[in-house]
Order: sequence, then structure tokens, then C-alpha cells
Amino acid sequence: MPHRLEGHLDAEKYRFGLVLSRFNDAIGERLLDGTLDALRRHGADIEGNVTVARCPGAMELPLVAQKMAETGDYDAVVCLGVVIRGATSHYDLVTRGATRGASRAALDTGVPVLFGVVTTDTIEQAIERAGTKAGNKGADAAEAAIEMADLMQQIG
Ligand code: INI
Repeated sequence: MPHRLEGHLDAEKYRFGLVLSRFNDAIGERLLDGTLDALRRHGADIEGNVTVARCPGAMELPLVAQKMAETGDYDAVVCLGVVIRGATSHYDLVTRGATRGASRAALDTGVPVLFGVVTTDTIEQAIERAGTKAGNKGADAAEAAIEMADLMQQIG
């Protein structure tokens, strides 16, 4: 049998930085709710080990995530935001900037940076992914953050 490296969903000992962009805030707050709920359900110490930062829009998420990751105070950083094509003429630029920046922040710092940003054509689709018909992308990102934090620790 090969040696297995696999992150487990036990958040108890890990510290998380969350960054939420304010654009489309009403939906973004539901993503934050989903993220915190998932972290709590997997044993995270919400009061002691979770920090929430807010920034203007999805374009600004990567820099805040990178700065948080560089502090060494977090085992994973989760970017949360909502980009809606219908209301955004520069949708492609914003989504590309956010995705590439988040990936770069992770690679530059060695800290997992998760992408809990809803990118949709319509407001209705965004609402569906923020705690209604289609789950909660914040909760999904939280679980990925826990798994990655644990996997990184195992790799050492
Ligand atoms: N930012 C978002 O997070 N979501 C959007 O839908 C959006 N729209 O519609 O433009 C958006 N734009 C702002 C952008 O992220 C920056 O904050 C802004 O360009 C200043 O740098």
C-alpha cells in the first residue's frame, strides 16, 4: 500500500483568515454565514482562531489574502465574494484578476488560499449558491480550507 497523504476535516487546531468583498454584500454575507457555520461544524474555534477582513471588491481579495497569508498567523485563507455578469461590464477582468491573484497568493506564500467567490450570470444564480437551492459556496470553500490546512501540515 502506498503512503497516503490526505487532509482530514477536523478544523480544531487550525487558524483561518477569511476575506469578504463588500460588492453584492447582501449575498456575500450569506457566504460568510455558510463559511463560519461549516468551520464551526468541523470543530474550528470561531472566537479564537478565525479572523474576518473585508475589502471593496473581488479584485482586491488577492492582495488582502496574500498579506494575511504572509503574516504566518493562518493555516488557510478563504476569499469570499460575489461577481455577477449581468451587473458587471468588466466581469471577465474581475473574475480573472481574482482567480489568478488568489492562486498566486497561495503559491507565493505556501499558505492555501481558497476561492469561495460566486461568479454567475444573474443575481438569482448567485443567491442559489449562497445558501439556497445550490448549497453555499462559502461552506464548500471552508471545507476545502480545512482539508488543505491539514494536508499541508501532513506534507510538512
Ligand atoms: N466587484 C465584485 O466583487 N463583484 C462585482 O460584481 C463587481 N462588479 O460588478 O463590477 C465588482 N467590481 C469592483 C471590483 O472588484 C473592484 O473593487 C473595483 O474595480 C476597484 O478596484
